[in-house]
Amino acid sequence: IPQKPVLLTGASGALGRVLTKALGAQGWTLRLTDRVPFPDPLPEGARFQLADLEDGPAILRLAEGCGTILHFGGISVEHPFETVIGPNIRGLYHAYEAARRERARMVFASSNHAIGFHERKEVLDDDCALAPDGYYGLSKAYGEMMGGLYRDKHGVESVFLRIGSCFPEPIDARMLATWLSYADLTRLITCATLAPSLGPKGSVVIWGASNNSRMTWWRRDGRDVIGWAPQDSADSYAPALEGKTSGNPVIERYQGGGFTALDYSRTE
Ligand code: NAI
Ligand code: 15L
Repeated sequence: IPQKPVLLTGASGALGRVLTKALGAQGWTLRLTDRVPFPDPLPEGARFQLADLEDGPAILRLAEGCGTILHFGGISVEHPFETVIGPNIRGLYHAYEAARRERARMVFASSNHAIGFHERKEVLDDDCALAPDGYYGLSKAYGEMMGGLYRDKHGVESVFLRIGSCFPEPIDARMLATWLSYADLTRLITCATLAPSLGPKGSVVIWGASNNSRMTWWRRDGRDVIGWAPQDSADSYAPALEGKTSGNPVIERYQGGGFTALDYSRTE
């Protein structure tokens, strides 16, 4: 288990609750925060404090003494620019400032939507071009670039998790490729936090999908550096889900799926 407390932002959200339960049960000392109350019983060793990510001093205080920041808080789906910018840009800046002050490692919940406008027939490595598919994806791309700045200027380590679709079960054909099980997420966070080093660069990108045979879009990443290998797979859901496509050619063409088609106005 980690030597120092771990700060988890977005603790009251779907993945925050999963991680709180799983990591709390492993005996981690968790500092939890969100702008809405934590809905579940707190595990032993966990403390929760309400805070808005836009409140810089509050985030700095919360991170005091922490060795890792699991940054899961923020807007988590496509929204207008003005809704995204506060939580996901200013809030992210506060999280990185806290990491710099504490010399803490950042584990950033980035998203496949940072690269969502790559086509499904492409095969991407961790150094592929960013191709956000909306204002939300753009904020995740910016987050990865901010992590690069804090690495190069201040030596802050980052694990950039390009999470696919992390839900209890896959629910459509796209998720036969993109699904990340909760157990694989928990193992991923454990490896990202406990890895003694992030290699010579000081940061790694990880494609956050389970061991799905349909995940042909994502290839090389830093999983060996942190010692993570997914153990679950969406494959057993294929008979039920392979017909569950959208019928929309834009959605089916791009990796980002539904988000790519929102407000889409190209005509050729
Ligand atoms: P969620 O929407 O359930 O949780 C996000 C949490 O952030 C919420 O509890 C919300 O109250 C909190 N939050 C939003 N703005 C805030 C602010 N200004 N100050 C403090 N807290 C704020 O999302 P979910 O599914 O748990 O995702 C967690 C993270 O993982 C997000 O950053 C999301 O973008 C990322 N992610 C999730 C994926 C998934 O499949 N669930 C896929 C890719 C990325
Ligand atoms: C995300 O980034 C979202 O947070 C999540 O709600 C899903 O839409 C996921 O991507 C996905 O692409 O399936």
